[in-house]
Amino acid sequence: MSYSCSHEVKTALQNGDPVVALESTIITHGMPYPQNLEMARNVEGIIRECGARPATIAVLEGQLRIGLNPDELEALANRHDARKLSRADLAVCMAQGATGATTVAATMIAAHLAGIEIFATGGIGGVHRGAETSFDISADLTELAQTPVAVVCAGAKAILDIPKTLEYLETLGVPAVTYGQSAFPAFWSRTSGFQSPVRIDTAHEIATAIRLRKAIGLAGGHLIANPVPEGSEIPQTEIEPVIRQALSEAEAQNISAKAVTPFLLGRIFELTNGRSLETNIALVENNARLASEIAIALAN
Ligand code: PSU
Ligand code: MN
Repeated sequence: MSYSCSHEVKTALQNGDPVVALESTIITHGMPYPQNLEMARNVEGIIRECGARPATIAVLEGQLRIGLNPDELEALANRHDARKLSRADLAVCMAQGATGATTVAATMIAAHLAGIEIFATGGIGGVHRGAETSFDISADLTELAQTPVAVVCAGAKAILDIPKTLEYLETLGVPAVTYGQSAFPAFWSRTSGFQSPVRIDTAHEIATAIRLRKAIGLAGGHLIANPVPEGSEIPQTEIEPVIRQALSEAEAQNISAKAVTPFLLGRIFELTNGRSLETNIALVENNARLASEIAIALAN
């Protein structure tokens, strides 16, 4: 077998119980230690409390693993040499016996291999500002067009070009569904200033759309944007100047390719004195709750 599931995940999948996949790049490249470990443990706990099973995905010494035990999770959160694995990197990392954390794209691939239909994270990659010259468009978007996994996120980070990201998703035939409101959320902020292409108000209806997409033979998944809880948001007017500063520093330092998103997240954390991280953690936890509800609706 090219991958292995933890006992908890294997049992749940055999019994048809709800399972929620979780990515690991957010742990190794998205947050500093020890908050990354605390977040990873809490999110797994929230999914169990909601009545589903968590499946954190990573490549450990060449093995594609679906569901990590507590020691493995802790070791991964402490590693500074883990690779950031997208679709292009997954098989190479396995061939080289290396350790890597899966992005949204790679987590979708692994979840689908194991038969998991739903996945919770913070934010997805998208079309970067300036993509018309840099061509920087995340492989997360093309993955959503071909792999049947629903990704619950808090919208697209405002470090991206949100209208271009929405246009690109439409071109690819990926439904960008916002849960419970009409405005498309912008990760740290509840609204982006742009309308969501579509709105759904219940987990049940999201599960129905997922089932019907499969039934009519359409490839690809759903993007489910879940606004950050009100008490935890950083309004757009406050975060925008910080984003602009981080972006101009990235440009001045010639940060490119895979390093862009981790650099920006790290600088925004520093520039907000850690407030962006608190928001990030709150929104991931919120997404884990909605993903669990959808997984339960799908299992029924
Ligand atoms: N958003 C976050 N934290 C993260 C990421 C996104 O809030 O750590 C990670 C995800 O793993 C996502 C990846 O798939 O960044 C996108 O990277 P890129 O922009 O290089 O495609
Ligand atoms: Mn990129």
